[in-house]
Amino acid sequence: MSTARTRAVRLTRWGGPPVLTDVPRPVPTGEEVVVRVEAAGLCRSDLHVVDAAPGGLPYRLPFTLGHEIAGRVLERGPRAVGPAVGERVVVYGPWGCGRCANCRTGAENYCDRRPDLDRELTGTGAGLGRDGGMADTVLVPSGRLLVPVGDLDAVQAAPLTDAGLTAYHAVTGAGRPLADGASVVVLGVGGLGHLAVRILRATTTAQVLAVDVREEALVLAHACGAHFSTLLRPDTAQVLRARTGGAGAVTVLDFAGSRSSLELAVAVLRSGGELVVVGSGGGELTVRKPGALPPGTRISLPFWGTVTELERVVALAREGALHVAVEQFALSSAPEAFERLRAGAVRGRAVVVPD
Ligand code: FEH
Ligand code: ZN
Ligand code: ZN
Repeated sequence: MSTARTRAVRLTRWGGPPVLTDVPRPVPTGEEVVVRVEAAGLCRSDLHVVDAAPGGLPYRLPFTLGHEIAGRVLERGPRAVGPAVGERVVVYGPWGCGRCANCRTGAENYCDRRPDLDRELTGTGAGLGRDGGMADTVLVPSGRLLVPVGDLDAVQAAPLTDAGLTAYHAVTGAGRPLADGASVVVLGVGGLGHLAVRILRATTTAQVLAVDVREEALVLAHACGAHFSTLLRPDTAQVLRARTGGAGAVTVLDFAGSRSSLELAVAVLRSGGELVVVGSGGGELTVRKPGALPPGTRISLPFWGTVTELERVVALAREGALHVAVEQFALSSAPEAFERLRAGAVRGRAVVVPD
């Protein structure tokens, strides 16, 4: 790429629309690395960022959006580590301090230095207060945040860094290993949920039961290997419980996180089961004893995933065990992609490709 200017989809004012604009091409210093972007996924969290009220997020404007990034190493700073120039990579999106106990184990998604606690920090990662990858190029703080992808197609690789990684972290982080014949319920079969179904089928022998509110999502669930899928109806809890032989689900993965999905989760959980809340749908849950939650219930709120888990997700994809349903948009049409996602009119994951 010869020009000193490149394009980026940026948030320039709170509550304003994402705008495609020219920005200076980044120049790496120290251990920084510039990646030429080949694909950038779009996430519902991007909508939360765009729709945030002033002061709602601990981020400073303006910044480039996009936290699901695949591309090729373009230029490295003098102290850069990791993949060489020309290597195809994905970018691990949670950019922590790199020094705390969690960051040192690769769990930068759980960095101890959080911007909501430490006002010196300007963001939580790529496209999240820091310049992200919905652009021609992205400046990555360190090569430790890059994972090689070999010849994996960039449009398939980009969603692995968030949708794939978050789903993998949710599935594998469940406290109880999924024993043979255990039933797992997946609530919401969108960009993350459909990959959770594929990951469950690729890594466990659990019976996978999927629920969504859209007919086309049930078709996707079936294509990903769900043993049973249904629309959300008043009797869904009974239907699902019957499919578990009456005991209920050992694990419920809620990718919606809405009032109705949490209500259904409580109704189908087995005693001693685990509720994994991934989605940010605004639903609330009352935790009280005695209460609606079955005895022994564990609740977890997983967030994104670790670098090591991203390496495993990439390996699953490279061996053909993970195929992402994607809808591709040109970078110049990125604003349209945001509106289609907002309207719930994207099948699988929206991916933006520099045109
Ligand atoms: C990113 C930033 C804030 C909340 C949630 C997210 C997820 O999209 C990351 O998987
Ligand atoms: Zn996301
Ligand atoms: Zn840290």
